[in-house]
Amino acid sequence: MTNKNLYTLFEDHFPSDKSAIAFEGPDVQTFSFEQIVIRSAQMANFMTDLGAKPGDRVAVQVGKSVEAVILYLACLRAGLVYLPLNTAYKAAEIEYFVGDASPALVICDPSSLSEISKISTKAGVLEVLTLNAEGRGNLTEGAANCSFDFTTVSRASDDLAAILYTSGTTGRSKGAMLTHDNLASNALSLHKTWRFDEDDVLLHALPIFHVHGLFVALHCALLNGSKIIFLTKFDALTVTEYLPSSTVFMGVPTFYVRLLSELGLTSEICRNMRLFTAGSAPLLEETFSAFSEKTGHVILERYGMTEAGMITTNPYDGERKAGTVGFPLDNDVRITDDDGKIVPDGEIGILEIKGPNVFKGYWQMPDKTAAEFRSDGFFITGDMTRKGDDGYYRIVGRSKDLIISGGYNVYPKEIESFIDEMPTVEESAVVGRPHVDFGEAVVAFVVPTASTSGLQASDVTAFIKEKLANFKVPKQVYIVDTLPRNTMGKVQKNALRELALKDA
Ligand code: MCA
Ligand code: AMP
Repeated sequence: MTNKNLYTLFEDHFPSDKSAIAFEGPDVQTFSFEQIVIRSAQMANFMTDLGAKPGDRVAVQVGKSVEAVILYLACLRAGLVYLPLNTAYKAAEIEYFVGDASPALVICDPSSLSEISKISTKAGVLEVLTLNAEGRGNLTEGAANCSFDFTTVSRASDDLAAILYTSGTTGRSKGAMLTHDNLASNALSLHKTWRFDEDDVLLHALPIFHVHGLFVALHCALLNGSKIIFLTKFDALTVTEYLPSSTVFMGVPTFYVRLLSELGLTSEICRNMRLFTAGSAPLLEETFSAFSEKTGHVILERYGMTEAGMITTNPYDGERKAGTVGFPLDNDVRITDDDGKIVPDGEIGILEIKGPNVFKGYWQMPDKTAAEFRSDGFFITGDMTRKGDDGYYRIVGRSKDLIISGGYNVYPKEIESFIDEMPTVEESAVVGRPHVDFGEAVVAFVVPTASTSGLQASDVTAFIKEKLANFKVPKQVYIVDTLPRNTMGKVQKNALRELALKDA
């Protein structure tokens, strides 16, 4: 059996001159490909020596550093299943993920060690290790004493490489199980379609705990064996400083909105650029046009999701159309009605997909997995889609109750359940409202209990801030007497969206 470990695919594409730079950037140490190979071997040895075995999960909540990328590669090499967690998540959120995935190892920032250790002890974790945003901690210290040699563990195509949690519309987050082949097939497909070549330099500014920054961006460059300019955080000014030495940039729409307000963004600084891509949320046509006017570059919008990586893309050579997500990558797609019947071209339905990129299922949730697949293996994305006469696909809405804020998904149900736990609250409803910077902003309508007087919006915000990630905290809270309901008693979220919009 040939080894299908994703790491071997990357290593096969590393340049023959391994002293070539793999990572550099203003806040990181420069790493050559040789160092990446050696350091990932050392980390794989260290984790294996601690008792982690192929198939075990490694939960990771650390700041963005090259060492964190090496940790990801080390997990692949050791056959461990990488489980990245948003750095914004608070202890209560982490407790759920660690309890659900029962990882062998947890890696966290030193500042959260005591909190995470308590959670991990309860979940039977072997060891909690630290790694700070500068790449230091007892993980790198321990690995430094380990051998430079590690034979990458052999993996079959459908062995797990990673689990990424995605929130659910009905409460509990689901761990999407991604195999080595899911990730490899999507990486190869994007690398080819977006025409990566040896002279490319990727400017990387995305977080590395989600599909976009971790897989889409990093995999294309690793597979290309070319340099990554690695920014530890998105900052529009810093991006403009590094654009002249880059050729490819990937971002969520908020990145482009913020870049457009940088005076330094000109066609001159983009002279070496060959590709700007956008995704994770809809790119507004006005952002698309303004960017093209200012830089001469037409942003390539693509569409994907955690469960399948990238699904469609605008063409590299042909016309890139605003408001569309282009054509299917190497997966089959169809648009169906609620009963799963294919709708005629031009009509709106739900996008369903099938292909090597589509995940293996939700971790320990066979019923949820079964509910989201058709009997012939197509996965129901929940995205309302229309295929135009021109053949381009357009994402026109979502059948799932989901807000995408600055590229992060927020499920209203999660926030509502949390607000409803306040003893002073009768009920609540959470909706999205257009936001110039984040695309959509989270807004909450809250009804106090009959016996409560003087409940303030700030009380609700403070309550949420303590327990949930900051990006989930409503940008505005309205205290109201009642929620509008239809004759069936269902809360009319559209009416609330209109109210919020009018008020804005
Ligand atoms: C930060 N805040 C946010 C967000 N980010 N609020 C709502 N939505 C957000 N996305 C909060 C902060 O905690 C802070 O709150 C306040 O807003 C202002 O923060 P600011 O400093 O402006 O934010 P930032 O640190 O600059 O972050 C903004 C960001 C970041 C750079 C746009 O959100 C980001 O990196 N987004 C990318 C997400 C991403 O990679 N998504 C890909 C998912 P306070 O003032 O209270 O402290 S993968 C995916 O979707 C699929 C697979 C796909 O197709 O790609
Ligand atoms: P996630 O669960 O973080 O993987 O987010 C995936 C969701 O983001 C998809 O199901 C879509 O709703 C949305 N999405 C991703 N890319 C685009 C895009 N280019 N346009 C519109 N929505 C998008």
